[in-house]
Amino acid sequence: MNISFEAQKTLKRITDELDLSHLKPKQKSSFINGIEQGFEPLFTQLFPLYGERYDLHFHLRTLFQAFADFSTKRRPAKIKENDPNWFKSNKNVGIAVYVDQIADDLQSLIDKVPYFKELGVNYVHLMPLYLAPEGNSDGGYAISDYRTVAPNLGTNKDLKELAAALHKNGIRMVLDFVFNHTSDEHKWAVEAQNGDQTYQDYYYLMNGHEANEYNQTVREIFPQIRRGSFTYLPKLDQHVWTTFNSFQWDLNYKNPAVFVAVVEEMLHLILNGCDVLRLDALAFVWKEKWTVCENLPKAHNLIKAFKACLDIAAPEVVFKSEAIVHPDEVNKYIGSDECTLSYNPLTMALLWESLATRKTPLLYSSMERSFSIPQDTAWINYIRCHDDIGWLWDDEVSGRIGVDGFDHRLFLNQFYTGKFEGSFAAGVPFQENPTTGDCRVCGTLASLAGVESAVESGNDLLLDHALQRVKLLNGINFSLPGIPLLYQGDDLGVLNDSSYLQDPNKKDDSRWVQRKKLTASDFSAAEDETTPQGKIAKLIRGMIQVRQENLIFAAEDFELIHLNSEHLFGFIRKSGDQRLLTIANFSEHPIFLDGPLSRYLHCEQAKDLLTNQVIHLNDLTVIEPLNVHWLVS
Ligand code: OTU
Repeated sequence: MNISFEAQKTLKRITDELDLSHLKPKQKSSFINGIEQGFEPLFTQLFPLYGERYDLHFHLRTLFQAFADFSTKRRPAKIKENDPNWFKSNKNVGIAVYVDQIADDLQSLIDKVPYFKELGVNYVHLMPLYLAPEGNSDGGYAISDYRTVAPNLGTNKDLKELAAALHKNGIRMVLDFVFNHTSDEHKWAVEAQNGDQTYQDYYYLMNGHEANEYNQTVREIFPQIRRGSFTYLPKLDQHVWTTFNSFQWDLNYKNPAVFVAVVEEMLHLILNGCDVLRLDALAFVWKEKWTVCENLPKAHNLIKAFKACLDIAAPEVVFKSEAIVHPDEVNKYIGSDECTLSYNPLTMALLWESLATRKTPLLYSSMERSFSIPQDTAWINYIRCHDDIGWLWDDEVSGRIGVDGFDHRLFLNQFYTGKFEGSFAAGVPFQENPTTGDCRVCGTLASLAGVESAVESGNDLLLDHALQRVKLLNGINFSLPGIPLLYQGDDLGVLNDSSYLQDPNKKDDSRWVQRKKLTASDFSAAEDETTPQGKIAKLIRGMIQVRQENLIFAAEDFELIHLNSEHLFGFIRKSGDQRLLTIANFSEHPIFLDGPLSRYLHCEQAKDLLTNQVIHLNDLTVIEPLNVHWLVS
């Protein structure tokens, strides 16, 4: 079959059937133009998913009518700078924040714009802020209505005002697109529970036998919530697919009506004025029996279909992938026809691995295999986020350097949860699997890097090391190609907060340990340079400033360099004649170099952008304990 020919035929029929009477002549011609360009890429992805469906034509017509209606809607003023490749710039620095933890609500968050500006942030990810169940809503990731802002945070109008205020200050707004599941209070789920067959087909409802069949091959994501991936609904005597919490129902994308309905919700999110949509849990969106139901080929068709819709309706908005899975699979979501941006969970996890082991071979070998991504895309590099740390490297890669993946994960979990003697980290386990013994780790940057235990011990050397670790991780993260993304409070050196244990809605989810409500004293401690918090705040601000002042941080050319010690890590970025060398020592001992760094920098003296000193490279023979340099030629 000739897809192109079929696509043209189908487009012609659909266009004839659309009601475009409410579009002004100019709107109409640009709309027609857009769909003529965008239809084939969309059709090409939808055909493998729904080509067999007798009612595909009807669904396509509904979808295109939604695009037409959307094209007449007003959105908050856009950001002025309109470089389509903005994500390549060295000016980019992001932060992820909970509206009610960095402020009280959306209106008071507008007052935080000066704080973002001062910090140098131009990309703000607002954690989920839509209507969600009272009590436990998985931090907002159980959405009851994509079109309504949670009343405790404000109104849709507030959100649009915030978007306008951010844009006016050159800051992009990132919102979540939680499209794998809805809450069980979403009207689709409510109708399904009331017996409406149309909405029952929006979810995966089945009998216990079938659910068990799926459970044979599907990974448990939240094994402490329940075993298996299903939740029994006594009212219907059915089991519903719930990959995450039992109140988060997975959507059934085998049903084209779900695709169309969710695209319509996506368009509503865009009306709020966001610039980036974060695709939550995208690895799980397509399921097939007797498979792992993660990262399936058709998940990519589906995401590409969403992207084709985005390109028709709002081409300036980009997708960010949140695939926290095997590194090869993470990379498959990245591309100009799928997700422009992606979290970089591999580098993140291996930076922590290197801190624990004081060694970098696994970081090197993993990055060598997975760091390179297509030119028109970018990594979102981060050290901590609102979620746990999962030890996701390729076991074949670790095996090649003599590291047993399973044992090493056990070690890292023990190391970061304080069960390994001599560990500096004060982390908390998350979702221990009683069958496999596996778990993930939570904690703030400062607590995991050792600031918390050092402060408790009162030992200055330990504190010095802990602060160096914070510098080391940021020194790498801020100098890698991609957008560095801070997590709220980590820029202020905030420590773990155990108050979640007093809250019945949070106590079973240890990720809350790093989701502290930031107080005036957190902000003021960061202003006092005699405190660890103040030192961390100063160093992060300094790094942001240097990064934004130096174009070398936008250089495309990136190369890992192999040094003479397994404790060292280094890479070069090149742009024209200029070079940047990031070099770091992960151990608490000085490491001697086996020759001058001029062989990498192609010059005799270089400036360390972190200290602002000019160094004769012949004199730089040692990398001090836990130190990092940004050397430019
Ligand atoms: C995401 O994370 C969110 O970031 C979490 O905060 C949500 O709880 C979850 O989805 C459900 O909406 O399991 O522990 O890639 O690791 O998608 C975090 C697989 C999670 C998962 C990831 C998920």
